[in-house]
Amino acid sequence: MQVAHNLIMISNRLPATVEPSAEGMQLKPSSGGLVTALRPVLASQKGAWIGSFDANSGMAEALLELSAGSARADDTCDMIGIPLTSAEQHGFYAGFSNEIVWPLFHDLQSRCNFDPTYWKAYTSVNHKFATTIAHTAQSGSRIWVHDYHLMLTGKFLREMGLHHRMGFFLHIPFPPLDIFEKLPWRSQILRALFQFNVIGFQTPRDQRNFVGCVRRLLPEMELQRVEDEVYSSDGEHASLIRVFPIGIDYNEFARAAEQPPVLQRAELVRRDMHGQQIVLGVDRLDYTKGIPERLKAFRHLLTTHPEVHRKISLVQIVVPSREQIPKYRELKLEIETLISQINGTFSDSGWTPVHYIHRSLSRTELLALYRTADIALITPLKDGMNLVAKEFCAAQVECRGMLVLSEFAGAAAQMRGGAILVNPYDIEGVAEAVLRAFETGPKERRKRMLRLRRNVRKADVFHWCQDFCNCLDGVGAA
Ligand code: ADQ
Repeated sequence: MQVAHNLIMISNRLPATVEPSAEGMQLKPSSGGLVTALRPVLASQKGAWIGSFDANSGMAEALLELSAGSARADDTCDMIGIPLTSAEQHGFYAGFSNEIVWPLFHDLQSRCNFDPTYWKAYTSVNHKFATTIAHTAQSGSRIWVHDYHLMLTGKFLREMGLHHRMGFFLHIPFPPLDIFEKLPWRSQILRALFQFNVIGFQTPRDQRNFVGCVRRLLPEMELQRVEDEVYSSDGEHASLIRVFPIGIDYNEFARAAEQPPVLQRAELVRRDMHGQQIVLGVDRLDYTKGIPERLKAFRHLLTTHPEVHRKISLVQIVVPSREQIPKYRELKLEIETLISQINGTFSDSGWTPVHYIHRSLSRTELLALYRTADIALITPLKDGMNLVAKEFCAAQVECRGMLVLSEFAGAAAQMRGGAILVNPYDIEGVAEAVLRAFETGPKERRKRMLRLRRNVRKADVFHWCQDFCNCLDGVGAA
C-alpha cells in the first residue's frame, strides 16, 4: 500500500550518499546548503523526498535495503530515488543546470555554454521527475519543488492532470532582465514557473528581477503588487510571488558550538595560531564565491599594511565541488597558485599568512573554526543567500567575531545592521574592511554580533519552512 505523504519535497539530489558498511549498503546524510536547511523540517512531518541519484553509484541497492528496513538513514522521511544515467547527468546536470543556469543566474553570462542539446536533456529529465512526483502524490499532498534544476516540473505535472498545491523555491539569485533575456529558452522557463501556486525567492532583489522579466517577456500576464506580495494571473492560473529568506537551525548550531569536543578543538586552533586574529573563509569550490578576489584583497592588505604581519592569518576552507567540470578544476589551480604566491612572499618563521584546507570538514571542525574566528570574510560575487554567514553568527557564542560580507550575498539584505558590507570586486575596499574589522574593539564587536545573532535566531529555518507551507496552504489549488 502506498503511504500518504503530507509534504513531498523534490530536489535534484536525494539528501544522502551511499556507503558500504559491515551491515550492507548504508545511506549517509549529505552536507550542502539545501540539505542542511531542510533535514530538521522533514523529520518533524510525514514527508517524502524525491531526488535523483547516479545510476552507477549503488544507491539503488541502498534504497531497496532501506525500504526493506535493513539500511539506515538519519532522516525520518521516505526517500524516493530517480536513477540518472551518465548521459542524463551530463546534459541535464553538468550541462543545462551548471553550464547555463548557474552562471547566468549569478550574472556571469560569459561563462555560459548555450548548447542546444542541454535543453533537450533538461526537458526530458524534468519530465522524468514529474512522472515520479505524479506517482507519489496522493490527494491532499503538498508538492514543494526546489531550485533551478527543476523549473519545468510544474508544467509537466499540470499536463499530467495534477491539481495539487505546488510551490517552487529558487535557492539561487534571479538575474535582471538584460541578463535573463540572453537565455534562448527564457519564455518557456517563465511560463513553466507560473504553473506553481507559490513562486518563492530569497530576497526582494530576486523578486523584483523576476517581475521585471515577466513584465517584459510575458506581457499577457496580469501582475498586481500588494505590499511585499505580487499576485499573477494569466486567466487560467494564479500564482503568488513572494520572498522567503532561508534560515538555519540556529538553536542547534548555538548548542552544538558549546559542546566539549568543539571547545577542545577550538582550544587547539587558538593555540596553533599563537594569538593572531583568524580571518575565516568557508566556501564550496565555485567561481561565484569570489575566492581569488578575496585572496587578492588579503594580499593587498599584507602589502599595504605591514603592521598586521604576524598578527593576522587567513584560514581558507574550500569544499570540493563539481570537479568533473573543467572550469572548476581551473579555479582550484588559480586559488592554489595565489595562496602559494602569498605564502611565498610573506611567510616568516612561525607565521604562515594563508592556511588552506581543501576537503569537507567534520561538523566539530567547522564549528570550532566558526567559534574561534575573529573575522568571517564572506565575499561571494553573487549568492542566493549564503548559509555560512548565518552559521558563523549562530556559533559565535562569545560574540567576539566580526562579519565582513559581500553586499551581493542574499544574506546582506538581513544582516546589514551588524556586518561590514563590501563590494567583492573592490580589492582595496575589501582589504580596508578587513583592517577595520581587525581594529574593532571588543565592545563594538559584541554589540554587532548580538544584533546579528538576534536576526539569525528570529528568521530560522523552521520559520522559513512554516512560512512557505502556510502560503502554499493559503493559495487556491489549480
Ligand atoms: P550553496 O551554494 O551550497 O547553497 P551556502 O549557502 O553557503 O552555499 O551553503 C553551504 C553549506 O555547506 C553550509 O551549510 C556549510 O555549513 C556547508 N559547508 C561549507 N563548508 C563546509 C566544509 N568545509 N565542510 C562541511 N560543510 C561545509 C545554495 C545557494 C546559496 C543558498 C543555499 C540555501 O547557492 O546561496 O544560501 O543554497 O538556500
